[in-house]
Amino acid sequence: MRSLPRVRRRFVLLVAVVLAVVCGGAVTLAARRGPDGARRAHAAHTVTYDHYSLKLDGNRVYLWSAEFHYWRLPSPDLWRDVLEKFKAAGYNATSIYFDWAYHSPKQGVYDFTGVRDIERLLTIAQQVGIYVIARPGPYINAETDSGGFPGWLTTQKGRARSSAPDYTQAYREWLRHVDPIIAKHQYTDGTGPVILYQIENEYGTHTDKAYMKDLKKQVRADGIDVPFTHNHCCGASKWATGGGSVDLPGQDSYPQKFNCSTPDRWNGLATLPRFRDDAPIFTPEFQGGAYDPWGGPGYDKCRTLTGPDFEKVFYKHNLATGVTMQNFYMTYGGTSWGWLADPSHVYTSYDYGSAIKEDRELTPKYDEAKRLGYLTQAVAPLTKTDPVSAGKPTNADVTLTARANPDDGTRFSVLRHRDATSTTTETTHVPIDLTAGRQGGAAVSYPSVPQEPGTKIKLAGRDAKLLVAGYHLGSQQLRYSTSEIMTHGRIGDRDVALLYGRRGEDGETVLHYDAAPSVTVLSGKVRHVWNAGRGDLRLNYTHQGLARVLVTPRGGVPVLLLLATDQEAARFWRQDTAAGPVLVRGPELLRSAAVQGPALALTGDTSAVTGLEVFAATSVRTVTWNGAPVRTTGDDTLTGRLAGPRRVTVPALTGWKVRAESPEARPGFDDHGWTVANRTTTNNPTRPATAPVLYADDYGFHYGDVWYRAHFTAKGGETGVTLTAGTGKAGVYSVWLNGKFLGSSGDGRHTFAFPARAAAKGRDNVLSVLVENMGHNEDFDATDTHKEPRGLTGAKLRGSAAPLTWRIQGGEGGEELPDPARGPFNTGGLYGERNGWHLPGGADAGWTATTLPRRDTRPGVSWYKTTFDLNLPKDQDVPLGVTFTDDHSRHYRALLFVNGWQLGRYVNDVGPQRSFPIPPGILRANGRNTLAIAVWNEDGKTGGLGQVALRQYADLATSLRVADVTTPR
Ligand code: IPT
Repeated sequence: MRSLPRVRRRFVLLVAVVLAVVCGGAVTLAARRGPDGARRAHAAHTVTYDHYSLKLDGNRVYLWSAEFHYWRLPSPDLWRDVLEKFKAAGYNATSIYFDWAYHSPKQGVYDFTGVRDIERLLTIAQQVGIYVIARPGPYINAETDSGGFPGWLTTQKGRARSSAPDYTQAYREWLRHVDPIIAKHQYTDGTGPVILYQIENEYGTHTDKAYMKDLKKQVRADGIDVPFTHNHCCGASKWATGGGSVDLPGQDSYPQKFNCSTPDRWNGLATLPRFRDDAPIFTPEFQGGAYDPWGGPGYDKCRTLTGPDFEKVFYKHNLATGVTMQNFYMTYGGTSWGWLADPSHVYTSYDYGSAIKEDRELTPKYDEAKRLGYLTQAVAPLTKTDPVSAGKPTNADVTLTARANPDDGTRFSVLRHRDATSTTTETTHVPIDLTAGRQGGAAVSYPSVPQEPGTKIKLAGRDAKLLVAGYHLGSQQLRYSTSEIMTHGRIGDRDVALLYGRRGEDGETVLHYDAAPSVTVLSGKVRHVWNAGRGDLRLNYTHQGLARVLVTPRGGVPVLLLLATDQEAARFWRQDTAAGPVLVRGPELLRSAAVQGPALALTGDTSAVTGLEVFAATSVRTVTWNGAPVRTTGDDTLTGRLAGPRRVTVPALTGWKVRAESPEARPGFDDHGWTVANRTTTNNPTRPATAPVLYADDYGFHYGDVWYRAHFTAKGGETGVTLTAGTGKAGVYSVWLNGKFLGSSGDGRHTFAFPARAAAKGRDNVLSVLVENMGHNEDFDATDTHKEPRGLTGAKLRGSAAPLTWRIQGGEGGEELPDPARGPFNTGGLYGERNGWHLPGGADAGWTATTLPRRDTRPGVSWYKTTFDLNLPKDQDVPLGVTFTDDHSRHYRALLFVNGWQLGRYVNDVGPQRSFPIPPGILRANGRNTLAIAVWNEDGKTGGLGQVALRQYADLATSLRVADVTTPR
């Protein structure tokens, strides 16, 4: 991708008008109001599209995009890490949801600072050189609480995602806050990376055209002038034509679905639709992984379900069917830290089994995405293709689909099993017909490829191959190759082309020349024959390691062919510099390359001592790696060695202290400062089972645990209490009478029997109830499912009509956040949370020394804390996490706080997550860290806390630098 343009504003009305006329359907004439209210038009840069592809400044681009959620990574310097990793894999864009709730704890209150600083996010994207698809909702789904709606929105009367007046006022408020920040970073203005803006999300059923129209109107009024997109899932409204329609409609697709417990079960191909003839085929979300619920099989299984074989077959099928805009959801998932997770689909980790793990490690899925991504960015004719007839492979169990670029004839054939889910090994020959092409006027056809006797094309198990033919590969004419193209470019005085195939499989590459070129096999075993009649140089080889062939045509530009296995190909990195493309072989990651005179400055990561090989312009004589000179040899490519990281050891966690809380369970606890819960009405579509209304949200407590206390004067016949609580999936609530523990229940109704004589007749008795709120549901169908009540929804004494008078206490301050830096999702209403026990620097009074594991039969909540010091090398990225080990039959759950940030919700008897990555920045790499764990003993028998340890996931030497996140104490 070319680097993004610098600030360049031209308000040339005439040019804009002409462009608007020429470019038809797309939004080229960007007309918006300036601060003076005057309508202005500017055409500094354009984002347009046609039947085939997106165009930037009139140039076709293949959109190869990676989904990222900054709010799932609360450490801004790591945003750069992730975006650099995307860019390095060949993604030219990132698609970003903006989570309304993350920024708004209360109606009218918005925060875009610290870990919420989206201005910084968009600036980083610009610096990294990656385009942005902005998706601010207002509804986003995304397996997050309320699908991104703020907690305060759950109490509105009007249906969300409709034209209801209260909802309208609310979403306009959000857009008015978020849009101007996005608007400042638009490609069209020459000021930023934002090229597209999504309206709403998978809005297909229970839709409201007026709402869609108003969203568009509001967003344009807010200064957004890039084209509007939409992601269709299901339902009638595709927003492709008619009222409320968007510029660029697209289809989301999750062909493997989300059951990671059967990771080898494939569901077969789905072909993406073209919604409008004047717009390209676009998939705003194509499956990049899968979510995993409480008690699920874990994300490694999701990574298998959507592994490299899946990427090969499904992503190439998209290429084969003419898709030129693909965004992969997720490419880096991150962490639903605090109470960000929606209860039904996910736990804390949002790793998603994606190409980049939650702890930011690259996986084999990343390698495959990179092999394909590089192709989409290097082989330009792919941006404009029509279907053509492919001919029949010799093996009837395989299918060949072909497309060709109508201008230059480049032909793309995708070969796969007829049944895409098949695991058999097939071999075949295929026809490659270039007679329709315009290759130098030569109409040629190869009825049976590969031509070399005894060789064949193989599909070993689940696999697909994208074969390019009739292609101007730099200055060469590629007739065809049965190897796949990863990338190529003019580097120095020759072309360099990197081709790859599966280890041990045959490869055949045919290049056309007017006269016999000279061929030098530099390494590996490569046979070559010259067919003078056809002017074809045919190379045959078995993919094994890395073979190199230099072909020098008479009087033409030489080409260095690099013929690699998949694995060898993945070790190559490409970066485009002012002096042309640079290929680098060896390191774990190449983040950047810059050429200045004879010096090439490279930055990146290594996980061990690594060989380095640089393919760069002939002018490049010296190389630095992360700022330090590399001693290189060779005068063709430059080779050298890169150091790996130093070994680090993480400290054992010792010095634990414990402190019991839940004084709220005791009868004498002073609750007079709590909110009286006496509402008799609610806007909630769910009517309460009993009066008063006890819904936590109605009292401004939207996240985490909530305490209730009810006083009643016993009449004497009380035998128990029937409570109904809405916790969301896998949640729990515990109940006490006058300090005596009655037990716990999961979501729903439960009767708690009173022990004999526990309720004192004629006297004040106190029920204490601690209810967990696992989060609000999503609102997928626009039916207000996010409003399903949380907290207590009904309460009735058994054997008595004595009235209950209630008070409620959730997170300190409710919607008035005591700790805006950590934000609305960080804490709930536990005593320790309300009193800052989770924060670093608290006093030690009341805490006693202990060791782990520890057994505890006291019901309710106890806290454990310790500190540890880290002194990690500044130039190393050492992803660390906290791991819990215990017998899973013990019924307790825990909140994990690191330096005051809640980064894990551990449920010992549900799982599956037992290891919680802590992002650097939150974790102090050089200094003291405070760990605090609030443990809720659910049965008063099997509580306590198991083994808790730091775990090191990886160790990398890196150029990445991470500043500590500003954290109030
Ligand atoms: C689709 C949503 O748009 C996205 O926000 C996320 O929830 C994703 O799926 C799943 O992870 S909804 C799906 C039913 C296609």
